[in-house]
This record gives sequence, structure tokens and C-alpha cells, in this order.
Amino acid sequence: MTIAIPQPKTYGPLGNVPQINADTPLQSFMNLADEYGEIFRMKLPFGNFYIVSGYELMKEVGNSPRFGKVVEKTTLEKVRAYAGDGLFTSETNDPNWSKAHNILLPSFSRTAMRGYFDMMLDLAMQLIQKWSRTNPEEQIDVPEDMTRLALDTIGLCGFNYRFNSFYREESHPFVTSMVRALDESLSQAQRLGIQDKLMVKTRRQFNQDIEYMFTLVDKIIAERKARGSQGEADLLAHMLKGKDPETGEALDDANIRYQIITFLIAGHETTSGLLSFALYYLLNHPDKLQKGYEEVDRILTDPVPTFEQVKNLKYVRMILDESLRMWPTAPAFNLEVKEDTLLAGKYDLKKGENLLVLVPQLHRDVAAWGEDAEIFRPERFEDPSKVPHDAYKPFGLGQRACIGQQFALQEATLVLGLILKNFELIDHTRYKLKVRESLTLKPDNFKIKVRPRSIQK
Ligand code: MNH
Repeated sequence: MTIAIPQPKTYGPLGNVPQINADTPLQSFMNLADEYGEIFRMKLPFGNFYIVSGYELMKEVGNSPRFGKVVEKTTLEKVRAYAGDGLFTSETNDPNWSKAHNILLPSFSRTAMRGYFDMMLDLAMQLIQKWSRTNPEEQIDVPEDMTRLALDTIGLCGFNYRFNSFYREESHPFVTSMVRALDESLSQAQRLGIQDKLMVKTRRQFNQDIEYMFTLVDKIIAERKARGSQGEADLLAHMLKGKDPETGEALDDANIRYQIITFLIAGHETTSGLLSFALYYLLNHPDKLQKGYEEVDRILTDPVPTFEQVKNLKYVRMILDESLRMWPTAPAFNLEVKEDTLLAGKYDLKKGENLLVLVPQLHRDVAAWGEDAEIFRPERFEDPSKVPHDAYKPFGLGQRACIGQQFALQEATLVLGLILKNFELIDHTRYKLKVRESLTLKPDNFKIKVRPRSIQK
């Protein structure tokens, strides 16, 4: 028995545009999902697609070769203007995807993480020192500082470049260009083709931003090639010398440029959002915050943490896992239907149709998480065998899952651990969560004050 897939009322050529808030489309989708359920249809300028967010459906969608990542005719297609055929924006059947995947996998493995630890610590200490030197009345813009931290970390670990964001008031010009280009890509996805062509100034700015990103990254690659390797253990070194074990081929310079831009985008927006949400939740759950303090006081006993100590911060890690459940900072991904199929034995899907997995909604499905799904409770992750993995997809799916997961989690655990070890957190604005959307999610206008913990004791 097939069941018709519901669709909210459409408005002629506008389709479902009137139901979507242009600034917060994802949260509009979540509201529609509350009303229309585990799967519903959308008609928007960039195409017709289904929004999927139910645990039962994801048990099938998440584990079947009948569904696979697609870039064409999705928002990601617009990001290709500057991320090109990098890992994130290439189709799975593009030879450059498998080549780069094979070459880069070892650089992101669990064992490779030890090699990045000291560089991550360098940047984490810059954040701790900055916060230690604030005057009592000064406030900290949390997402801004987390963005500084995450960008500088991927810059240093990625290609031995220091953005030195903690030494600047304004963002580094690369970040300005990257954020503006990302915003423009998202807007393009919401506009109709003809509107797009009319926006001459916007287009010129977009092209300039891309030009700026290419110039900076190409220069870094050229300089490294000119002077040769001096024993760097960064991603660029791996990309320059790595060969695909399947084909024996190396990455070409244009592709390396796209990978670096990809790491900068993927690596800094998401990790900074994660750390910001985690601090927000801790401020609003004093009992969980207390458990975090107890853990860092027990484990981080040296002035500077070691790799092993950070690995042992189990509760801090659970705080991060739970923050990613509540607000997965990369909140949606696209899948294509690879062959005609009857999903869950009832929904008729045709080859070539697109699904959008709405991750924050999936992460709140009571069928998987229980009646308290809306509540922040890190203890859910205490026993990995009790986590409903098909309902937890902050890092995507299968072979196209996030390659940087270990990297992000090591960095975030280190930084959150150090923040807890050093500071009392003060919610002087009594912040009420407002989620800001770009390609990723962040708490909007979230400011705190901090006080050194040692003063209290
Ligand atoms: Mn990451 C893919 C989430 C940190 C590099 N990342 C993905 C996907 C999700 C995701 C979801 C799948 C997207 C899709 O299906 O279209 N990533 C995250 C989150 C964090 C994160 C929530 C932090 C928290 N990602 C990082 C970091 C890096 C990185 C850090 C790099 C240093 N991510 C990638 C790359 C891909 C990706 C590269 C594409 C992988 C592939 O398809 O081969």
C-alpha cells in the first residue's frame, strides 16, 4: 500500500516559498516537519525535493545504497564556484573525489590526530590567554572567538599558516570573503536564475571574493612547492606528496587549492558553532556544568594538558555529543534516490528524486530519543551501545561522511576542557537562544563574561 507523501499548500509558480523564512529556512523546515511529519514534499526555486526527518525512515535511508549524496541541483552546487571538485562538493563518481578521499583518509585518522595536538594546543592557549586578560566588565562574543580559534587551528594544521585572528579586531580578509561568498551562494539558491543575472554588483563582489580566496591559497601552495618540504606534518604536505594507492596518481594544484578552501569552510564554521552551543547549554544546565568542572579538575592536573588527558575527558566529550544532537551545526545534507523504490514499504520514490535529511529534527524524534528528546542531557551518550545511531547523524552518512570528525572532536574537547579548567562562566545578558543560519548554525549574538576560577577558591 503506497501512501501519498504530504506537501504543504503551494502558491502557483512560487511553490512553497511563502512558507519559508528566507533568513532561517532550516527552522522553517523544522516547523513544517512538526506539522507534516517524517517525510514531506517541498517545491522551491532550486528544485522539488522531500524533507526526511524520522527515525524509522532513516534506519532504511541511512543504510541503503539506494540513496547517495548528490551535489547537482542542490545548494552545494553553488558552493562549487570556490570549493570546486574538493571533497565536500564533488560527486561521488568524480575520479577526483575517490582520489582525494584515498590520499587524505590517513591524514584524518585517529592516529594522525596526535600529530596535530601541539598545534591545536597553541591556538587553544591563545584563546585562554585572551579570556584571562579581560577586565571584569568586558564581555566576550562567543561565536566570534570560537570562529577565530577554529579558523586559526585549521590554518595551522592544514598548511602551516597563521591567520593570527586573536591579534586582530576585524576578521582576517580571507574570512570576510569566505563568509560573504557563502552567504551569496545560499542567496543564489533561493533566487530564480533571471533575478541572479540582474544583480550585477552582487556578482562582481562574488567574483572578487573568489579571486581573493584563490590568490591567497595559490600563493601558499606555490611557496611551499618552491622551498620544498621542511618536515611539516600538515595537510598540505600530505597532499603534495600523497599518491592514490588505487591509481598511483597525485592531486593536481587546482584540486589542492579546492581542498584547502574546503577545509577552511568545513573546518571552521562547524567547529566554532559546536563550541558556542556547548557553552550555551552549560550556562543553562548548572548541574551538567558542575560535572564538567569535576572532570577537568580530576584529569587536567598539569599546567598544560597532554594528548592522553584530553582523550580521557569523557564527560566533556558527552557534552559535545549532546550539543551536536540539539543543534548539529551542519544541519542538513542531500541524498539522491538511485533507483525507483518504496521507502518503508509505503512511500513511492522515483530514481533521480532528491531527499534533504533534516538533522536537528531527526535528532529530536521521540521514537529514538524518548519523551525528553528536547532536553539537554549528555548522559545519553554514556553507553555507546544505547545510542540510536540511525537517529544521530551530525557528521553525515557512509563514505561521504565528514572526514574531519576526529579532528573537530579533538579540538573541541581540548578547548572546552581548557575553558572549564580556567573559567567561571557568567551569563550577564540572560541569553535566550536565537539560532542564526548560514551554511551552518550558530547562536546569534551570544555574549558572556568570564572570571578566573582560581579567584573563587
Ligand atoms: Mn565536516 C563533510 C559535519 C568538521 C571537513 N561534515 C561533512 C558532512 C557533515 C559534516 C554533516 C557531510 C555533508 C554532506 O553529506 O553533504 N564537519 C561537520 C561537523 C563538524 C565538521 C558537524 C564539526 C563539529 N569537517 C569538519 C572539519 C573538517 C571537515 C574540522 C576539516 C578539517 N567535512 C569535511 C569534508 C567533508 C565533510 C572534507 C566532505 C567529505 C567527503 O564527502 O568526502
